[in-house]
Amino acid sequence: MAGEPQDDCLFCKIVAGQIPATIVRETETTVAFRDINPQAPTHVLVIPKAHHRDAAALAAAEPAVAADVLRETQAVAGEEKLESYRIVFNTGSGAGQTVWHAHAHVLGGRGLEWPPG
Ligand code: IU
Repeated sequence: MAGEPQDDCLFCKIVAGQIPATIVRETETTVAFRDINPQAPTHVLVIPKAHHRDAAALAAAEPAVAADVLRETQAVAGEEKLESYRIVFNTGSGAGQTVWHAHAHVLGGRGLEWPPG
């Protein structure tokens, strides 16, 4: 069921504390942790605790939690003292999504090209 933890989801396991992650922030509805394969000096993922397969599904099912995720990206950027940064929601395999639990990438600490690859 949408929102329920999934046994085969690595990010649900991070939320449950079953696999390790370097957590930088946590709220009632979200967790932020450092990406295991950082693509920039700051690369933090902000996820909803509830399981939704991507950002679109999250926004449709729980718009208030989607707003919480967005608010947390700003909190991360502030804590990391990022003047410029990028928020990315890869949505769908063609866009590079590999983990099917909604997540925002917060990337910063270096120059970022546009358009992205
Ligand atoms: P993507 O947008 O679905 O491609 O992003 C998934 C990210 O999750 C990717 O950057 C991975 O490095 C990251 N990640 C992680 O930080 N910890 C994990 O245990 C796993 C993936 I699996």
